[in-house]
Amino acid sequence: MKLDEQVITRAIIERFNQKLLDNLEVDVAVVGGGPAGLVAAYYLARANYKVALFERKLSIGGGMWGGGMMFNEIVVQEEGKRILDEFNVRCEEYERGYYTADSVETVSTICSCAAKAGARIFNLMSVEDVIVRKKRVTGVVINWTAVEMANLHVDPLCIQSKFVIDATGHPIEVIRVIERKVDARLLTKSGKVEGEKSMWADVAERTTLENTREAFPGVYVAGMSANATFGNFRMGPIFGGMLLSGEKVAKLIIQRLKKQA
Ligand code: 48H
Repeated sequence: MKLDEQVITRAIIERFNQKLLDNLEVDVAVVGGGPAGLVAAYYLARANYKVALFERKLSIGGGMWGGGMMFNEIVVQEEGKRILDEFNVRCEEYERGYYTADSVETVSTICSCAAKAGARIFNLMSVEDVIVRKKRVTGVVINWTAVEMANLHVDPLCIQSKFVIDATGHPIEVIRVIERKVDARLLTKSGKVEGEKSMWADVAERTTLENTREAFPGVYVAGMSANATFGNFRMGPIFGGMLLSGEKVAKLIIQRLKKQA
């Protein structure tokens, strides 16, 4: 068979357009494809909800690829190992209660499971704003990362969603936009972002889970964003909290979606 460049080009444009058109209205828009966002997308898609994940970079995985200080191994505790087992990621006990896994295997496996479960992953797209109606977020505003990087004056497009997950990690980008632009309090003590504190792995892993919740009507925070929004410690390269946070946020949103149905 002779290959035709025009067919290849048309195939990509048509298929991508269809994928984007199919995701203009979703149940959940996940912002950020680090460990928390990917795990959340997996559990939501597995429960048959329509999920689109937007990742700014070319590759998903966020801070997990780099393990700790570019040593591409991650550590998880007993509770986190349960999630790695669910994904069939191989991990090895190091000392009692501490397990290690290869970060490349972990990211690629979780991503593959999320995509196969039906979550649509849009890489190279950044969420730059939110849509707000009656003091509730009802969607996200997206643009190409290349536009953002080149600082081009190009207007964005919009995705409508019943819920948004801010899984953008340390910078909590969705919540920061809301804090800056929406004339309403966040669901934190001060009504504003409380801010991330310094390193305390033991406390931080616990509080990551506690802080995984709704931070503004329609917007949940997961992973590092949860601690930064509600004001708690960082944990370094132990990733159990990120995985468990992704699972928890999916459960919380599934409960809400079931009530709305
Ligand atoms: C689209 C965006 C946008 C945007 C950012 O940083 P992440 O890996 O986030 P988590 O919470 O899943 O995991 C945190 C973990 O990696 C970590 O940093 C830890 C455990 N640190 C501990 C410590 O002590 O330092 O991933 C977030 C992703 C990234 O891929 C970003 O590119 C992406 O979100 N992102 N995507 N639109 N506006 N902002």
